[in-house]
Amino acid sequence: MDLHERRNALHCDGSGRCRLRLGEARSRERDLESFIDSKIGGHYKSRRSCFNLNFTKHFHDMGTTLRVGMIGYRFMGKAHSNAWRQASHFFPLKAGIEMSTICGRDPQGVETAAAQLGWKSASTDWRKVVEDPNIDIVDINTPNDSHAEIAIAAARNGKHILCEKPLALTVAQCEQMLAAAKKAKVVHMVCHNYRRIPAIAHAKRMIEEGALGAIYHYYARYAQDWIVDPNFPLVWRLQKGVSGSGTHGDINAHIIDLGRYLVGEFSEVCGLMHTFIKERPIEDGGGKGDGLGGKGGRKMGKVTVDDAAMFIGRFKNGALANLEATRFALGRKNHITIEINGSKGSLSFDFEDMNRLKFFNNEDPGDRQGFRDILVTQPGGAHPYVGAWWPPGHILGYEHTFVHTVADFVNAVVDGKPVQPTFEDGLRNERVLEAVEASAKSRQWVKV
Ligand code: SOE
Repeated sequence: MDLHERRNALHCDGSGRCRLRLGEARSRERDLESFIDSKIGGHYKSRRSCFNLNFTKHFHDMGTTLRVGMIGYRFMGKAHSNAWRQASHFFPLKAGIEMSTICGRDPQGVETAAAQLGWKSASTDWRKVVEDPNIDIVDINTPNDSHAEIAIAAARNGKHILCEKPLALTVAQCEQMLAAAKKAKVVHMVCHNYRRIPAIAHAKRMIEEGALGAIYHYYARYAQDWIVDPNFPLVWRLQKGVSGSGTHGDINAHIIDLGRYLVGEFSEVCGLMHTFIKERPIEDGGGKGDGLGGKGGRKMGKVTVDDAAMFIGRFKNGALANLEATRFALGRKNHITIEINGSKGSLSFDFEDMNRLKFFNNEDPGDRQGFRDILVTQPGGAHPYVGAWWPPGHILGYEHTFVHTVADFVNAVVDGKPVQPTFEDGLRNERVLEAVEASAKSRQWVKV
């Protein structure tokens, strides 16, 4: 065992943060155990289980370890790191995961992130990461303007790619990314994590089984309030050149994705986009952090994206769509509400109560009809994903959606099979986004 691994062993805090390299670990397990026994006092000995040695042994027997390089380390970087750390501890993955390299521009920031989030090494050069022959998977969590360049380079280097949403700034970029990934025959996935909320995945199952009959309506609202203050600075998420669009690509993209997942493909849209605050203080220090906060200076700059984006539309299967995304709904922090109405019943979902799905079944006897409340925590395959976690009623949260995403992605990489949502989905999503923009601009209906 080298010094690095010993340091990681000592840094293991019981939260799965230990960074033992799985591919080498099998032959070193005994070394590691005796190292821990000899070097660490009684208190820590009792925590030796945090190494989860038996669990990792399963992967070693499978013989595969996938080494991950992650670009970007702020909000999504943190959420994805947690997922990479946890996935193998809860799901029977077909390969081990090594959190190899985390990458970001600020040397100090990325070193701190590596230590805090559990990465083996830190880098400030994403090109080195995507070219590193030891890396199998590139996970992209950077601001939107760099997704395409990084993903295309990663594909050319034969890396499997997980990329944050929106996939890119434009349809053209998405097409290039998809083409590069297809050409390289790598597994590609865009991180629309809300698909893997157990209640949403269960809704999908119910719809496929025909519980709602023919779908008439898809209504979705994604509401936040973090930029209502006119003094909130001009962060990168409010600059078209970096983010592509505002509320639209950031959160409308999520409910568009859920519409495509649950109901089908959009055929035409009619949109309305609006910017309430046209100028904002330019950020002190010009920051490009998570784009969710910062300090404004005295100089003002133009907001070049939408604050709210709404549209109605039609799906190819005849269902009607009604979507609204806003960052101007005071009191709404990360509020996603969905209702789907069909010929046999309806489903209703509220992210703030994300372990529940409400189902109205029109076939219930008339005297006891009403929305029933399904607590989506039943194990044994009854409800998706939850069996890997806790006993019934022990509820899940936001971070679990990323763990599910990573778990499915890793297994797809091992199987060499596509995993939804792919870059193709990212591209189709972008087509809807652009159609809504074109419609808002022209004040006309636009075909997708
Ligand atoms: C900010 O609006 C944000 O972090 C989005 O970028 C995420 O995709 C969303 O899930 C939560 O809000």
